[in-house]
Amino acid sequence: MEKTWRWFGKNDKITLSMLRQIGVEGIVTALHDVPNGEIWTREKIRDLREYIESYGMRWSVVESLPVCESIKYGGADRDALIENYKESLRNLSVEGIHTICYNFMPVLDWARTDLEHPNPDGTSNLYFSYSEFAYFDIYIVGREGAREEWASFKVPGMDIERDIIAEVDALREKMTPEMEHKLVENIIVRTQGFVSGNIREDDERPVELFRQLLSQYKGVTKDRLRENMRYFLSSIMPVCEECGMKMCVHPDDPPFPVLGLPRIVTSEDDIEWFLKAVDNPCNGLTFCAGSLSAGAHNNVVEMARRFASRTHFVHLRSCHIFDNGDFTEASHLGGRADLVELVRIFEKTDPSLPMRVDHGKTMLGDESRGYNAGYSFLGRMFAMGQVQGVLAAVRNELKCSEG
Ligand code: DNO
Repeated sequence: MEKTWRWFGKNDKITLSMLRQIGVEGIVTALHDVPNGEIWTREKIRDLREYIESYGMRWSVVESLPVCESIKYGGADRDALIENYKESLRNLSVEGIHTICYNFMPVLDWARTDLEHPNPDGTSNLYFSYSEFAYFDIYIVGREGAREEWASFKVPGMDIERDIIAEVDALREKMTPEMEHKLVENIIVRTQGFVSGNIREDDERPVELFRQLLSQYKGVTKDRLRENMRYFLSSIMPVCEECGMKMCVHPDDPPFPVLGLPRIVTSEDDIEWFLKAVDNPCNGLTFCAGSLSAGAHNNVVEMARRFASRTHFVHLRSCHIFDNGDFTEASHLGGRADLVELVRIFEKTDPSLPMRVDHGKTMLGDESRGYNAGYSFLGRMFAMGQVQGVLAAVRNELKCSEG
C-alpha cells in the first residue's frame, strides 16, 4: 500500500519536509479554503499539487471533496451543486488526482464526546460516551422527542441493558456551565471546522446553528437519504467514468444513527446496498477500520475481505468498545480492527492502494501544539511507524509465499 498522511495545507503546523522525513509517500488533502459547494479551479488544484511535488511527494487522495447538505437532504439547488461537483472532479482529473474521499453523513461528520481522554500511561485519546452524547442531545440541543428515543435506546450490536436516562439524570446533577461548554466544543465545534464541516471555531452560536441544520432534515428518513445518495452517485458516474475518478465514501463515524438523523454507511448491509445501488467500479469505499470497528455489529476483517475489491482508500486505526458500549481509540496494534490482518488483505488485493494512519494518541508534548483533534504529530507518527513495520512484515510474508 502507498503510505500517505493527511495534511491540512500550507498552514498546517506539520510541514511537508517533516513528513518526508518519516517515510510518507503520498499526501491526502483538500482545498480547505474553498467554501463547500464552490468549484475547485484548475489553478488552485495545480498550485497545491506542484507545492506537494516540490517536496518529493504526490497528491494521492482528496479528502474531502465535500458533498453539500442540500445534496444530502435533497434541496431545490441540488442539481446546480452536483454540476459544480462534476466540474471540480473534471479539474482534479486534469491535474492527475483520481481518488476522492467524501462522506454522506447528515449535519455532523465524525463525533466524540471527549477529545483528551486520559490514558493510564500519560497519553490521551478520543472517546465516545453514550450518556454524555445523550445529555448533549436532551439538555443542550433540546431536540424534540430525544428523551423518549434515549429511553428505549439499545447499544448497537450489543445485548446489554443500559439505562441511559438514569445516567443522563445523574450527569445533570454534577454538570457545570463549563462542562456543558466543553461538551459543545467537543461534539460540534472542534471536530468539524477543519474537515469542512458546518460549524467553525469562530461561530458565535454553534448550538443554534446546529439546531437549524438539524431542522433541514425533518422528514428525511433512511430510505430517502439512500435515494439521495443514489441520485448523487448516478449523476456523477458518467464524469467519473470519463475521467477515471475513484469515488470512495467514508463510513459514518460512529456507525449508527445520531440525533434523530439517519445514517446509511454503518454496516455490511449498508455498504452492500450503496455498492449495488450504483454498481460501477468508480463507486467505491474508503475502508475506515476505525469508524467501522466502533460498532459492535461490525466484523471488520470479514468486511475487508468482502469489500476489498471496491476499496479505493484505507484508513488504518482501531477502536476498543467497553462493556457498556462506550468506545475509545485503541493502539493501532490493538483493539477490534486487527490491522495486521487488514494490511494483509489490502496489500494482497492491490499493493498500490493508498492508506493513511487515522487519528493518533496525543503524546509527548502534542497536547500543547494546537493540532486538530485526532491529528497529533507524534502520536500519528508513532502509529505510522507501527503500521510501516506491519506493512514490511506482510510484504515479506507475501514474497515468501510467492517464491
Ligand atoms: C475524521 C475523518 C472524517 C473524514 C470525512 C470524509 O477524522 O476521518 O472527517 O475525513 O468524513 O469526508
